[in-house]
Amino acid sequence: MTIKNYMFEPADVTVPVGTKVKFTNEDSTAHTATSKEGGGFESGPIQPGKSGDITLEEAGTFAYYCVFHPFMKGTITVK
Ligand SMILES: [Cu+2]
Repeated sequence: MTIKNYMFEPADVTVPVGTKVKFTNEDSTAHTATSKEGGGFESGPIQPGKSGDITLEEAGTFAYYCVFHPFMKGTITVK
């Protein structure tokens, strides 16, 4: 998945349990992909031009956002 122009692309995805998702930051500022609810995930800061991985081990629907820019939002559904 890509982070560009302060948006997650695609913002909403559905993946199987156990999937590793890579976020590639194409912006010139750091971002995160953070979901703290229901056993969610945390990418940590992803610097410009770098990637961050999360592994989705639990089924569920996880809303996520960027801690630096909370208006950046998406949802990952894990089945
Ligand atoms: Cu951000």
